[in-house]
Amino acid sequence: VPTVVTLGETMALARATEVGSFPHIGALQLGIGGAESNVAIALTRLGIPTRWIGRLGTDSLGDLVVRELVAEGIAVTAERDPDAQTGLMLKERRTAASTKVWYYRAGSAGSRLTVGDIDPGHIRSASLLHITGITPALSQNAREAVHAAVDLARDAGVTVSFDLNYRSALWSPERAATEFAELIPLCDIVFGGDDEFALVTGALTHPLEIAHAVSALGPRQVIVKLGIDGCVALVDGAEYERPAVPVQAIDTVGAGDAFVGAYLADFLSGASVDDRLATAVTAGAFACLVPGDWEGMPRRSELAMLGAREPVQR
Ligand code: KDG
Repeated sequence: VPTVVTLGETMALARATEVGSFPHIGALQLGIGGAESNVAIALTRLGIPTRWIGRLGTDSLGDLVVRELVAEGIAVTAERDPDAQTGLMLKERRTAASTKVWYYRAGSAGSRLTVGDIDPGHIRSASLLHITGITPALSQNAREAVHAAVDLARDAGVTVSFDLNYRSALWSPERAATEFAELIPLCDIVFGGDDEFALVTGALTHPLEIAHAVSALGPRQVIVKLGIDGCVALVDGAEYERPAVPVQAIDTVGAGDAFVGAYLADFLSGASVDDRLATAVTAGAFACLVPGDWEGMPRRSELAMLGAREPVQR
């Protein structure tokens, strides 16, 4: 059975249950979120066993993160750091159609991830390592942990997958661009939005042009996520395009992670590129249909639901 290992920061996530700015809403619902663990959940639900490596506080929010990930069937390797708190993220629904994210994560336990937190055996024994551009933005030591993981994977012949996931609240476009340009050539599979790739390739008009420019840096699989416009991909020199599955989105946060997890799950299962992209856009649509970042990730048995005419399944 193919397996995946990923590393990064997972935070407690408190989200508004009503529309309105924080001074005017009465309640927050507590859960968790983190791009890499979101991908881990998507993979696990689609049948690929996945390990998440991270660092959490010894606080009760750290307990919450462990509990949720373990409940999702993820193998959790998390050092509990007595000297820092688990990061927190708030989601405000300022309008019915827009979400505002607030981070409380500077100096968090997750940002204190170090090379020493990575057991080389976990990387070497995996089929695929998945990283995102969030982790190197957290701190110098977290950045070094990402590079150590990538080096271990490459030395062991483990496929490396990278989702750029540019977060403007964490670093400047210039710093991100430098880091992305360093990481992309080390990876086999690279995902990003057209705006994120533009940090590296400059403004190119057509998404397939972007894919070619990124692939020229080394990766054999480049997938450009285009939100409601679907995606394009360049895999082993061949071009692919796939429209999105149209849905009434409630919360798009996490859709990219669902897309990535689903693509990787199908890649590891030996599916064709067309099938990988079909599963990916479907999983992305699922994630948009519920308010949490990952709760809407589909199981394989649910994938056909979005195309179903009959609203009740018995
Ligand atoms: O991709 C969704 C993530 O952005 C979210 O779950 C939280 O990891 C997160 C981040 O850093 O924004």
